[in-house]
Amino acid sequence: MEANAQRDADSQARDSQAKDRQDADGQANFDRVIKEDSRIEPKDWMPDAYRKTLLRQISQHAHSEIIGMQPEANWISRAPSLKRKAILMAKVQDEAGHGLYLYSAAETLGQSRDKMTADLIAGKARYSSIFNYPALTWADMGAIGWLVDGAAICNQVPLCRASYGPYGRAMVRVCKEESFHQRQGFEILLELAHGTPEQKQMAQDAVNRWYAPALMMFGPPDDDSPNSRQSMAWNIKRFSNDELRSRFVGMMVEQVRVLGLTLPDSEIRFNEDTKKWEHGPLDWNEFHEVLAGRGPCNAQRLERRREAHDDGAWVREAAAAYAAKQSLKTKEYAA
Ligand code: BYC
Repeated sequence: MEANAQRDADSQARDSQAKDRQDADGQANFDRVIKEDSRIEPKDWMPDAYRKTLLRQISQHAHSEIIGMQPEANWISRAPSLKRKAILMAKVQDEAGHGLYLYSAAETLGQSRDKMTADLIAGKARYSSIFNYPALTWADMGAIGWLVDGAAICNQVPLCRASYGPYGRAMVRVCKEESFHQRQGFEILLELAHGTPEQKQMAQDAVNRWYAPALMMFGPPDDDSPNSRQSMAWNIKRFSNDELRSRFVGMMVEQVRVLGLTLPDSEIRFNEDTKKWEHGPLDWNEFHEVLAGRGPCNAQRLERRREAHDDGAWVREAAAAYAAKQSLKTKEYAA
């Protein structure tokens, strides 16, 4: 009896030593890959905290794409022409595709899509603050495309170089599609801005409402961003929240002139000393209220997502039944 217990204890000690060695080798490889600015792939060893951070960011990003379909889908049936309707439909479908690439990337980290979806509809998961604002007029389709997709590109181009392979690769395609989205938004605003005085006013009003929420998409100011430093050390994020926000303001300042509209911020200026664009103060209380679930549309967005999930149950059941049938057929054929 005693001999058996001793054998078990020896075997456990050997396993634990082997695991420690594996972890040490894995950590050394991980550190080398990050230092060389190369890529970590799903089967590589990675620190638990790195996995957790990636899962957090990628799943939030996926949820944003899916919830982000709602404000624009709201206008598909009211688009002013067949051409505009077709373009908007294609854009909203692209966002669904982005969600799918990102859920797939997150799944490579060991989290099931069912679990991510369950967290979202239970209100436990975050998604971008921007999608909790209402799309009130057709001009909002222009402002969302120009400002929201514009901010998304500015944030996501550096993510194409994220150290986690599946995330970086998903971002390459997403960014190409976002560029088309931004141009279609710009073009909607350009047409309205050169239309009747009422149309121009509608475009200006939409830009006025979406400007500050779009700036908040980049996240809290650097002093108040608990995750940035570590995410930058791991080459997930390449620039801080404030750096990207400043770049974005610089881009928009040029483009708004071409539109013949203005940005609702009289404090925008280029700081010659820092060589950075600066903007007026943002209402960070509002940002935190939206993150806490108290934005103008939080409840409605989640409710709609729940309904869509319930409505889609039959599709998931049918797909699972079909897959089971196919797998049975394959087995019968092989036998
Ligand atoms: N909204 O330490 P920080 C699209 C949270 S969709 C909500 O700076 P991090 C589109 C943050 O999660 C594209 N939450 O965090 C789709 C953290 O909370 P937790 C959406 C925000 O991760 C359809 C806490 O605040 N883009 O383009 O270093 C139609 C502290 O922040 C927000 C992405 O998802 C926010 N705005 O940096 C049209 C980009 N900001 O998790 C268009 C990918 C911060 O600790 N994500 N929080 O509880 C990122 O680049 C980064 O995660 C962020 C935040 C820059 C957003």
